[in-house]
Amino acid sequence: MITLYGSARSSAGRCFWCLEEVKAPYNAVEVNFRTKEHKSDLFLKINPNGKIPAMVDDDVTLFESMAINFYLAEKYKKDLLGTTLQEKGYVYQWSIWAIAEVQPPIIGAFIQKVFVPEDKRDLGLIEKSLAQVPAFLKILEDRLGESKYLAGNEFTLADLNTASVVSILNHIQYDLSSYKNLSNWLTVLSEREGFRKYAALLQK
Ligand SMILES: N[C@@H](CCC(=O)N[C@@H](CS)C(=O)NCC(=O)O)C(=O)O
Repeated sequence: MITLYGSARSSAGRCFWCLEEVKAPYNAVEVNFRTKEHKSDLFLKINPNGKIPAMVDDDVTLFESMAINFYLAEKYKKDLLGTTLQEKGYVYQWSIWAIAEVQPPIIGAFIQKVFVPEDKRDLGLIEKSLAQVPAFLKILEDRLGESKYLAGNEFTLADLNTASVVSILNHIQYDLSSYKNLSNWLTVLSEREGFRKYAALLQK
């Protein structure tokens, strides 16, 4: 049985969404940041980075949210990895692009706006980070004008992983309404059964 460490309201969220999509049985284990459980010797044996998410599945222990999602798809629902060589390439492309290129500036602004008290915020950092976002959104908007989903006609991990990054913008009231294809895609994804089950975890 899969054990996923972390809260749905964190980088682990995309793994909970994936677990619900692939319908895998799992245990969810909260890691207490207040008591620094994520830096405890016990947890560092699971993830030496001292971060969530981490996953244990019998003798397999993994860190990095997107690596966990690739593992889950490979084990439980291979179609999520794409069915043709081209689709598989796109699944890697969009997932790696989202985590390596798009997430850093978005998280930079998110941390400042959500966790740093207003009088201590680095406004220059927020401005510099958010200035990078429109170019990424245009790339997605254009791609979603060509096909319903990022890798083609079917929902894949490319959509789940990329949407999980772009959706962080909703937490900082970033206006996405002028990106029609992107907004429509996010709506379609939010209507999926797997997404709804994951969203219900956020209410707990
Ligand atoms: N690239 C990692 C990022 C993980 C990450 O930064 N997790 C945060 C919570 S969202 C964390 O555990 N932070 C604790 C720390 O940095 O000490 C992933 O996607 O799994």
